[in-house]
Amino acid sequence: MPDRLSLFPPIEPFDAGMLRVSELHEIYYEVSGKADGKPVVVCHGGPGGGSTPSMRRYFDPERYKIIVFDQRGCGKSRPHAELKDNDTWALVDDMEALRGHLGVDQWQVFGGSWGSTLALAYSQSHPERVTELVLRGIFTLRRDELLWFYQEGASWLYPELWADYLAPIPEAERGDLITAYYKRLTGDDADEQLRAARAWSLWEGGTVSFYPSQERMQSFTNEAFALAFARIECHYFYNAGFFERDDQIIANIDRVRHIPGVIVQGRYDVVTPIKTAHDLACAWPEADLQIIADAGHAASEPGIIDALVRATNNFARR
Ligand code: STX
Repeated sequence: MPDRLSLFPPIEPFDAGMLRVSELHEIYYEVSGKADGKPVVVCHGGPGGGSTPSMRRYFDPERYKIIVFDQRGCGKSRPHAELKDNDTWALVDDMEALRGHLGVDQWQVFGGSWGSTLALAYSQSHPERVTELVLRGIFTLRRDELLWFYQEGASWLYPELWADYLAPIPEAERGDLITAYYKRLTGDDADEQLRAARAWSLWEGGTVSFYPSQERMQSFTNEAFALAFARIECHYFYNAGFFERDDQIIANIDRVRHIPGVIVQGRYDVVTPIKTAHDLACAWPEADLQIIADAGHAASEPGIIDALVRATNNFARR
């Protein structure tokens, strides 16, 4: 196998702040790399996963102006784990507010997993603002995708972790696990909320990468992370992503088909299986679908890093 590209070295932002986006919410944002470089905005996963410093490292800091933000209710955004006034269309509006605040005219939109959903929802609302799309681990929040991961499917691949995910839910409620979790994650028993949040979050933390990582699983049970991640994800999934129709993202693909796009997908992605990337690529034949033969879902898989860095390097040269 030829040498794989790796992440750029760690960098610190040269600008960061909080942007008030509603009466209730303010969101954290940061800007790294080259101040007058090619703008790119990163959409993190979950929803509710928050940004990480490693997200800056998929872009050449000598060519890109790298904009990273925490979506409503997670990471450093406040109030923490808040579900009120928190939906897909609010996040799309927040991206427009952030773009205006930073004086950016157009930007590349980069996102994995739920970040790919948000990147596509944003681009379909504001196609004229998007120079390129770089998407990974495609997720479009269709009912079948949710059932695969939270009801039956992935359960067949990780039965031992699945048992831990089932544990907080009494047998009588297991016919609809998203609803059962939603009740507990939004109920007033704080202990039960945290127990459910940890179990929900650990299920994803344990299945996200090709090789298991004890360190990642540990970090997914962190109280603040688990509460935001589980509460926000479950809120979005219980509400079907706040979309009007189940296949909205793929049905509206014509709005963005003219935008240069790269789709990077791990063959053994258990969280957002490759069928969705395939369905998207069939509806969007101009996009460059790259299947990574030895990768799961995580952005940190070596083959995924290679393809993503290659894509951003190629777009920086255009
Ligand atoms: N959630 C998919 C998603 O967006 C169903 C996602 N999965 N893991 C993550 O995000 C992080 C690793 C970013 C937390």
